[in-house]
Amino acid sequence: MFVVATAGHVDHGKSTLVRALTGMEPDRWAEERRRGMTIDLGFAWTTLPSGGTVAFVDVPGHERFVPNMLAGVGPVPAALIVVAADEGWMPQSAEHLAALDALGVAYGLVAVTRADLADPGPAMARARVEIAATSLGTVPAVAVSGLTGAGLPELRAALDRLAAGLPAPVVDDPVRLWVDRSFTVRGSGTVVTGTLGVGRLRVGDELELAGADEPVRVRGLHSLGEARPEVTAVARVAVNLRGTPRDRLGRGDALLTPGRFHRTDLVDVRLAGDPAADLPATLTLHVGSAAVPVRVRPLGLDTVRLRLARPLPLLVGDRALLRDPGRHHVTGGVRVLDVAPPPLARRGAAVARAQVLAELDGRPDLAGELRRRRLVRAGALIRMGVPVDAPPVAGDWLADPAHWRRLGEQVTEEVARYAREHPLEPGMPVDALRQRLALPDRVLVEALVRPPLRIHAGRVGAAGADGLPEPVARAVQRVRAEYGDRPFRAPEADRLVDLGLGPREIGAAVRAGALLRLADNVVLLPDALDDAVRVLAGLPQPFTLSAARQALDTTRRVAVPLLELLDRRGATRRLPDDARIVVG
Ligand SMILES: Nc1nc2c(ncn2[C@@H]2O[C@H](COP(=O)(O)OP(=O)(O)OP(=O)(O)O)[C@@H](O)[C@H]2O)c(=O)[nH]1
Ligand SMILES: [Mg+2]
Repeated sequence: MFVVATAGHVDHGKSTLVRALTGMEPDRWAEERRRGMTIDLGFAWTTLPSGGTVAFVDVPGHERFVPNMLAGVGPVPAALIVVAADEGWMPQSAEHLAALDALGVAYGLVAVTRADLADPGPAMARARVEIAATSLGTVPAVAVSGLTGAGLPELRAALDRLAAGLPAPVVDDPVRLWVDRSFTVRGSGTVVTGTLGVGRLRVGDELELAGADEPVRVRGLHSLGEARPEVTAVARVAVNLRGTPRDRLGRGDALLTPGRFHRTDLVDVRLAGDPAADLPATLTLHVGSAAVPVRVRPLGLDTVRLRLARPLPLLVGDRALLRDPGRHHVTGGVRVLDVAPPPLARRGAAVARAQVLAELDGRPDLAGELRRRRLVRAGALIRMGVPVDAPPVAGDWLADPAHWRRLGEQVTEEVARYAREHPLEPGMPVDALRQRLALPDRVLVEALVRPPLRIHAGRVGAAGADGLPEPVARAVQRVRAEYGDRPFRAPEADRLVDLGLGPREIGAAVRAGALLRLADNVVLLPDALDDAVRVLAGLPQPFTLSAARQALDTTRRVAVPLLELLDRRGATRRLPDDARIVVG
């Protein structure tokens, strides 16, 4: 099936033509038939000579009903532009064409109707010139009469050729069915209709309803008046929803594949049409079948930020249209550049934002999004319409590679700084590191910790002597060889230098847990603490500093800070008379 929307000035014969082609009545309302005028969208279909089906969305031409017209053409990528031979090109011919152009409609043809009343030549020539200057380009034109039927075979053939030239429907992409009608069927409940431009619907599918939180379920599907288990794009479709009250849904709502659309009331867009500076502060945004008032904030020459009166399920790259309802003026098309733009709070933020937007073209670009957002969940990107084909760095997080490298460096720096500031702690608490780096999720910290760092017991620290830089590891080895059998004799300052242990090497060894720092330039091997407790426990309790010093065979330079460290760790307790006991 292919779907075509009509377009053209009031009374130019759109509905008559649809009726003549399909034998169906597009004017559904009694009032329309009484007034001889289309007010709302009409739907009809027929089989073409090729055997294919064409479905029409017949729109009203009267200037008062342009919003209805826009709801009909919004989701439809092909147009049948109707011009009356006897009246020629008229204001809504122009306004409808401007709308099609703004939406980027690229497929269409012209029918010059009422050709029994006047020479169709001039109207056809004018229409083709006007249309050639738009996204439709050069289109075929056919003269017809809805009254006599002249030209209808040629028009059917032209519709067949138009259908053959349309791009193949995309059936595997997520569904966003813009609702153009909703009604109740006795015994079935709520039914909505729309043009399924992309994707596939099946009975039993669960869908999101833009604007509501609970999912809805497809109870039945109809297309071209027949019940079907499945409908694939492109198609007109009626969806029966289980348990969804009729008043929950209406034109401008959308049924969505769950998890695939971001609902946003703030978008940055590029304009095609009037310059940003010329736009009024409020306009109506038309997209799909929706029409939403927006506040316009110019950013660059052709870029603006739109604040929507209600959120819509928009994707990067979507095309929409801005219209000034007061002036009956389509100000132009818009291309959505960003559906989750940053706030513009700081001074100069708008100027900076305009520069960023100048680089964007509305084509989803993962690398660019990552560069701008630095860290973002895959699901969030998918809901913006950005395909994710890069692996996450952790969980479902994606990161800009340069930013991720910087974060890795910061982890090393922060852990080292923490170790300097808290030398006796066995590493930096993971959450402290997360906060320090302003990371939104703990799994990111975990992924950033690489050897020689590791996470142990909720802290980030060095992995041990094995992870040490080679010269430091060698120096520690020598300390072990020389002092292993007198573990409480700390090397003197000049001996440390001889061993190659300057302040930085000591720092690294201490962070790695290969040395224990008691004070500046006073280091022991790490097992010394447990050994000391064992020796001290063998003394008569309580014991004095001097007794401890002798038992450990060391000097005051080591004994004093060693006992203080044991006190802090709770291994020993200092009594009021300065003697100590081993605890436990
Ligand atoms: N003689 C003649 N009259 C026509 C032809 N097509 C339409 N008409 C008449 O023109 C009038 C308007 O036709 P419609 O088909 O309602 O026009 P429309 O474009 O659908 O109008 P709106 O939906 O209100 O914009 C009706 O009286 C039709 O009978 C035609 O080819 N020849
Ligand atoms: Mg009509």
